[in-house]
Amino acid sequence: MKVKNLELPKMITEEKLKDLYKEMWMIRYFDEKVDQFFAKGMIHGTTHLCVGQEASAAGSIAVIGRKDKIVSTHRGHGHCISKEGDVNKMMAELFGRETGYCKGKGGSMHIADLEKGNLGANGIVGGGLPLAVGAALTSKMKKENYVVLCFFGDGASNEGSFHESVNLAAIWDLPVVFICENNQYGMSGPVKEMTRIENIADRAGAYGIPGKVVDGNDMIEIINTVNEAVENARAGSGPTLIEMKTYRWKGHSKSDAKKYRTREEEQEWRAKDGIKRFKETLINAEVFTEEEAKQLQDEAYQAIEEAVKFAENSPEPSMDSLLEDVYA
Ligand SMILES: Cc1ncc(C[n+]2csc(CCOP(=O)(O)OP(=O)(O)O)c2C)c(N)n1
Repeated sequence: MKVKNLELPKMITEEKLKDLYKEMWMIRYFDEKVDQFFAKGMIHGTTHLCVGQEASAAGSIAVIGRKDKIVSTHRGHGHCISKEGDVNKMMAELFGRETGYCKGKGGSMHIADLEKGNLGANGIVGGGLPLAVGAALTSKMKKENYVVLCFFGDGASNEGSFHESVNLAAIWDLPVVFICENNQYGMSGPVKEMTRIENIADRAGAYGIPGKVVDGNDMIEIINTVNEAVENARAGSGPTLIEMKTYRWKGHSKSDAKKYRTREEEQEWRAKDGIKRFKETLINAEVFTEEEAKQLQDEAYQAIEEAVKFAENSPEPSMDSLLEDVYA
């Protein structure tokens, strides 16, 4: 459909565009809060924040439905929120509370929500790719016609699991879209020193599938590119590999002084903020005014404040439940 001067898939209505703007702020506020609570010692374990990467989650997941599935990564709060995740349960999980997704015993890398089609985050780099291919094979064999979006990082694309998974999905024409969120680093390793090719999407050629590079902070480009790949996957044409060039604003995980990169580089990427750009696009397209945009941003802030209250007021798991839900 055409929203003013924007070419968009038909399910992306003006209402949906507003929802997406709010959703991006929810992702940002969620992770900013988590960052603060870690710094204060109120959350334990570790966490990987996706501040700066909101567009890839929100834009990709915008074009699929509830019966479609996603497989996330260790940096997965944004994917979870976009796949209708419950921010109260997410925050409670990070606080280690009984009301959390894993009753407070899993933490941020173990959240899944099968009813909403979120097959889960993954602490094993590249571990989600075989799961996504398995789910896509199920869809094909059982003729369920759902599509799987498989998120992973640039570092994961150097794992054997990436190559085996993409190859199998290709030869079997499976309904999976591989989405590489290239945030320029795998821990402290710059992508340029880890691969000799310019684009990770170029690897698609080795498996005979389409490879696309998109600006990972440009919502409109993301929505259209992922939608085309999803349509092809649903029609039986097999997978696509999409690389989204983006940047994580924070460190790799909680104790990272970011010594491997310059503050100038960080500023350059902050100037390309996906949320700010999406807002400008929507104002230019007369989808909303500056005031309405502010209102949506405030609503997002409020939702995350509520999630914090919910988490803080929830009980910790009892000692009796320590060995429940333990599988290994
Ligand atoms: C198999 C495996 N190897 C190493 C690690 C340690 N590790 C955790 S995250 C990470 C970097 C992953 O980089 P990338 O895939 O680009 O994702 P990003 O953190 O940039 O989102 C590494 C090496 C791990 N968890 N699993």
